[in-house]
Amino acid sequence: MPIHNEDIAAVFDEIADLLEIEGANPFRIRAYRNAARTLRALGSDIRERAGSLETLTRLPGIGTALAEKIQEILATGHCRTLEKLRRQLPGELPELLRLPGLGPRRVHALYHDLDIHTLEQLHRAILDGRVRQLPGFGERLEQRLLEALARQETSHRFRLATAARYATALQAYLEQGTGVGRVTLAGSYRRRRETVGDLDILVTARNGRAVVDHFVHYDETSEILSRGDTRATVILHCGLQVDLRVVRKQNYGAALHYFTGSRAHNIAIRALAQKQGLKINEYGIFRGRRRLGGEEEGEVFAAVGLPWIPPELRENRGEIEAARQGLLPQLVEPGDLRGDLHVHTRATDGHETIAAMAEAARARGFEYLAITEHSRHLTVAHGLDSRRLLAQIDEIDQLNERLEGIRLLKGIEVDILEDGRLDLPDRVLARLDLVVGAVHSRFHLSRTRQTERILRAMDHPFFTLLAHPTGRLIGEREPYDVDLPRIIRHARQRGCYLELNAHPERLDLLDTYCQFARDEGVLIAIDSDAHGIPDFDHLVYGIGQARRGWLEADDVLNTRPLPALLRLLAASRLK
Ligand code: DGT
Ligand code: CA
Ligand code: CA
Repeated sequence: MPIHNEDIAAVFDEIADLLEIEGANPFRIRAYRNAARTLRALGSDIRERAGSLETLTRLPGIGTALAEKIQEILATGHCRTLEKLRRQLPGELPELLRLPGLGPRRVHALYHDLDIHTLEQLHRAILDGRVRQLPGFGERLEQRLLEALARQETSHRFRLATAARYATALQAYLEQGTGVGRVTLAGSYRRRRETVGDLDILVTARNGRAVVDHFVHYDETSEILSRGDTRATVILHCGLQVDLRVVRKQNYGAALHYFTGSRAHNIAIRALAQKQGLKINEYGIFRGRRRLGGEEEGEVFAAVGLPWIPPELRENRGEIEAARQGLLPQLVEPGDLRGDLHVHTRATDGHETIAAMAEAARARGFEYLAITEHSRHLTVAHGLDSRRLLAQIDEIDQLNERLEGIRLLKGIEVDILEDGRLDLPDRVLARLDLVVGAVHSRFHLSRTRQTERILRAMDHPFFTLLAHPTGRLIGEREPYDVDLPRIIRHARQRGCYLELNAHPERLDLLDTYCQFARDEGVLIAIDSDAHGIPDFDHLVYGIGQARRGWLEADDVLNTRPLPALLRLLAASRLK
């Protein structure tokens, strides 16, 4: 079945689900379900008929109203009816629907009979024994629900970019406190993990109590979990937990090292210290009772004979050994990037013109910017067909003639079809500077088929770069099942590249795979996947992840000056 039919069918199913929860007229619910079924059963692409209402309404179960919705979804990628329903239903009813064993009928019962519309209410009702009394619910289902709810709670981590918004605001607030010296974010945030469990903030001051007092009165604080003279823990309105520690200036370095972690790294460093008859803790470096130092972080490493180790590497994954041998990588930095190889514009689902994106990239000091729209298969994003892409190629050629200080590269984020073919003809792809291949459909193929699909796409003579290699969306979509080491090794043999997609929801080329790619000698492109100008700011998250993956500037494709980049792009083309 063509993808568009499936997308629209999914919208109709969700509408039917939400209507059923609401207790709407059963005929109306059935109409949406029937329409979804018709779309799924249709052998051809619904777009072929979408031009006229009359052709659409000839399909079984599609009346004028549904036909108009099909046109709306194809044209805009949205459905106002669905969005309205989502807004109307209170609390977290759509989330309840996603729990195992809960279909619309059961959610309707929970909502109408027990007035449950949040996950927390459900949890409480199960514990109170109220849920099992509903018809169609039993103890086994309750058990399954409890397990699912527990899983959700423990997996509640904040994406780094989200945490950053709260962290910077809170940091600025703390800096205004009287008698406050330095305010530093430590923990996983400083190590640039893709998600953080909580924020750890270190403040230097003489009067801890005053800092704690200022901290707990932050107007974003919703709950104070604990407070003392030098520490406090609060929960912000957004649900993020924050641990505050106040230390004296002379303890700052030791405390910073301790609270930066990771735990495994700390333990390894402390063991090293012990072997040398030293003790390292959050207050300093000691031999016996004598304090040897701890004001600066570097002193902690120096005490055990090591150079300072960047926080991103502190996971006890070989960094201590590398430091001892003088083999720490010179990690890539934001300023090393000379361009971006994956952005969208208004032509598909972006918000800006090509010229505006080029200007923003130039203002960031970039030498080049690749325009890589979606291809036709991705209709929700209004993907380009050959005709529109060829027109864009001409447009870019013309822009390049008048643009100064930046070179636009002609690219495409082409869909990798289910069988590994690319979604546009070779004669069109041949005219591009780079071809970024991406999987946007059929996420549930078996591991073997998904891997073969991608390997086959990489073998295409014009294939340059594999976008977001596992499709993982943090907290929203699991990675699809692929053999990534095999794909990375294949990229080396084939001579193409992989993308570290810097979008804060993606970052799906995990740090460990960056490291693997580096060891294999496969270059990584750190791309923003920008759909608008502020999205270029995503790049810092890509850099953070790359640093966690031990990447140096030379391991990154888009640190190359334009001539060297063009040579590398050309080298990926098979003659
Ligand atoms: P998170 O919050 O789950 O994203 O990860 P972290 O690493 O920020 O962990 P967190 O907030 O529990 O603790 C912050 C740092 O404090 C951690 O990275 C290392 C240090 N730390 C905390 N508890 C211990 C401990 O029991 N032993 C050691 N060695 N270090 C600890
Ligand atoms: Ca933390
Ligand atoms: Ca913490």
